[in-house]
Amino acid sequence: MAVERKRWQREFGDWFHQVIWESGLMDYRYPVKGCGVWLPYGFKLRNNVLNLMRRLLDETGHEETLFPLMITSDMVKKEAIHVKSFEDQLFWVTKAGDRKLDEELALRPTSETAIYPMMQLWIRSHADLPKRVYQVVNTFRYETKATRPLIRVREISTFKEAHTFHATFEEAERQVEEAVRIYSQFFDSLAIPYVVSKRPEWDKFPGALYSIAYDTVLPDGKVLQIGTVHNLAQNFSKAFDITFENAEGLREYVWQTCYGISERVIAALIAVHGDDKGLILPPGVAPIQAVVIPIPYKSKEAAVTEKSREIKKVLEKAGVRVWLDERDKLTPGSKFYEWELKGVPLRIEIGPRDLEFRNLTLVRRDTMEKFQVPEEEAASRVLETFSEIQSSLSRKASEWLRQRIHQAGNPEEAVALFREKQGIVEVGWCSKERCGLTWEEETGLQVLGIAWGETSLNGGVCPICGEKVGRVLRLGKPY
Ligand code: P5A
Ligand code: ZN
Repeated sequence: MAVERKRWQREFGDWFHQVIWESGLMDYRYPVKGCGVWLPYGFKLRNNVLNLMRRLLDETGHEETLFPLMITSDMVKKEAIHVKSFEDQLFWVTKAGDRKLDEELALRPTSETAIYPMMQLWIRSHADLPKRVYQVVNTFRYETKATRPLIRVREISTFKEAHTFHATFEEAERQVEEAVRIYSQFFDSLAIPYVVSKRPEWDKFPGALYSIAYDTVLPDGKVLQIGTVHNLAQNFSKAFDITFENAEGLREYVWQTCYGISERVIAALIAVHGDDKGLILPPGVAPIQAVVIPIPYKSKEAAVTEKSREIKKVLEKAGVRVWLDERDKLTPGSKFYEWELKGVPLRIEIGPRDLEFRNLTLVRRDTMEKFQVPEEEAASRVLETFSEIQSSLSRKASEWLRQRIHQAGNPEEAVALFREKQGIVEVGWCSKERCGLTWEEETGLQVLGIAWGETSLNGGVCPICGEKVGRVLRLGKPY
């Protein structure tokens, strides 16, 4: 049975604001613009998502660190292109009480300038390489575009950033591939579909040799960048003088990469899977995976309560994050409504008929499908249903994204396709900046980048200049 997703799509902006708050994830009524409060339920979701990332990074040789929030203006200014593009977004600390600080301090907008001066002290020889660190911190960007919960905030409260250091360019290139593998796995576990594109020259991370971005399409047809991987080459190591002694005893600058994901991933998680009833959380990260709701009836109250508690214990023992909703002032109906809004993947109803037949009634949040399972199979059937929900969410979301990626042979076709279907339009491109900008001018869309690791379109011809070079350019309307 298909779930209604009308409001979710037609009024996505309102739906998104409302669902974040009503489901108990976040409250953005905090008096500082662009800053939000993680509520207890949201905080648990945030932790589960974070732990997924921590596990992936820990497994692949990254070590967690924690660098200070404040940076001096000298540190900020070291890399010229980097500072120029972040300059307008910096928050400055200029006073302590009423005394002006001798040295004004900035809040990190990202942590290159905090981490690299220390690496300059730590990295001595090729034996110290490769080095991979990461941290999960808040960063501050004075965004001037309209702020939006989780999507464009001024305090990025969950910035998961990794920084790596290598002896050769080739090794840094391999690290970029590894980062792409890690992030792909991360988004796959969250059932968030994406495309990976190499950003155009004019839109790469300030200071990078090149940038790779993960994009997904939100219900309103706009594109959200949910993560980036950058090859920094030696641009920062030259600016910060990070050198190592190679096997021949000569000093060389290190090769670097960095990559990061913010709470936008939570925005994507909410947006991609939700429906008109509220959140739908993948079981892998849902704070509560299953909720047990006793359905008391006539004189059967005590027996229903007892059975519900027993099932809760059985599931807990099987490692399920289960909640027993015993609130006696609420009707089962109002409980259903609340847990549906909160996106709990599975509801387990226990009523007199279930007792009689030694059954449990299960209701899947994603499909709202209702079915009975024998009580003695509770744990195995619940776990099995979780993996079905997880793969069904992945399938549905990927299919949804696939339907929003279109191929066009010329600018007019691109405009028509976008007007009708939004999402992402793929076109042929020769890699020349001039033609890329023409694509933007003639379609009113923005270049997202070149399809990463994929081949050609239109027989490899750029429809703008007719040159045969065959890259796939992606266009869309980004957030
Ligand atoms: C990579 C990590 C960096 O900052 N330095 C360390 C590199 N890259 S980035 O592209 O600028 O940011 C990484 C991701 O963070 C998200 N993001 C934001 N999320 C919410 N609010 C913001 N104001 C904001 N700015 C960036 C994007 O998803 C981006 O890909
Ligand atoms: Zn061209």
